[in-house]
Amino acid sequence: MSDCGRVLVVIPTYNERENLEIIIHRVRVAVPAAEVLVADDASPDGTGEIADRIAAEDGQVHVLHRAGKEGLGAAYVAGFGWGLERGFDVLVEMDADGSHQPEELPRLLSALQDNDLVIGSRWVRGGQVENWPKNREVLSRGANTYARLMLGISVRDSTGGFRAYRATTLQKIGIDDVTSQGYCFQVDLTLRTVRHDLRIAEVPITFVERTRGNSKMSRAIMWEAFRRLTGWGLAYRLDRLTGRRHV
Ligand SMILES: Nc1nc2c(ncn2[C@@H]2O[C@H](COP(=O)(O)OP(=O)(O)OP(=O)(O)O)[C@@H](O)[C@H]2O)c(=O)[nH]1
Ligand SMILES: [Mg+2]
Repeated sequence: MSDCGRVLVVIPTYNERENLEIIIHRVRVAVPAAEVLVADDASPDGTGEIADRIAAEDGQVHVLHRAGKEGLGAAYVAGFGWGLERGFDVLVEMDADGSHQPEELPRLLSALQDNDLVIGSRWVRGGQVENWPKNREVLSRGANTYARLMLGISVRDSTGGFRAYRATTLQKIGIDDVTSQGYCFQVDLTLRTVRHDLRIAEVPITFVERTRGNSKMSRAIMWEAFRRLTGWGLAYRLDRLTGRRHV
């Protein structure tokens, strides 16, 4: 691994009992120096207890137990806060379901040496998705095109959730007031990073559809993303029209 300081991989979980142990093991093998924080929303299937057991055996694994299901965004905000308080230099976002491959993490971390945010991207040259139904691909591509056009950004995969932030990036953009969830959380933080003129790189990844456990993707999550994104896009245009923004 290239040296970018102390790395914390934050893994949000809700009912991931079949996936958690495998994914943590893969992270520990792929990037042995990194620490792991499981941010569990009191999963009814006992994921939190599995996380506790792993943490008791491995000092580099930690667990943040949250009171109930509040969504992916809130879990990341809490997990990042935990890591920033403890002086980690790099905060990584990764799903528990195996869609994000820990073996690709070293490439993301090396790209972070010259960047402030690195996004593991499905939609740049070399990026791909495995076993995704056509409708999911169309949805993801469509959402990303909409985000690019609406927000005036060039990032190809702003909804992607496999990424590495420098701690300084999160401190600069400020995350305490983030209320967006789901895919919208990813777009929100991307947009904040762009608007702060920080450096973003997209590194191609192979995204693998989950094979175990259930998706938490819902119509509500899609609708939230569409609604908020449209609001940000309109506000951005209005600011430019009224001269409050020049870029
Ligand atoms: N703590 C917490 N984690 C969540 C919540 N919702 C989803 N997650 C986790 O966030 C990650 C992504 O959720 P997924 O259900 O895989 O969503 P997705 O990747 O859009 O959907 P699929 O492609 O069908 O897997 C997984 O690790 C989930 O367990 C939540 O409300 N709280
Ligand atoms: Mg998933």
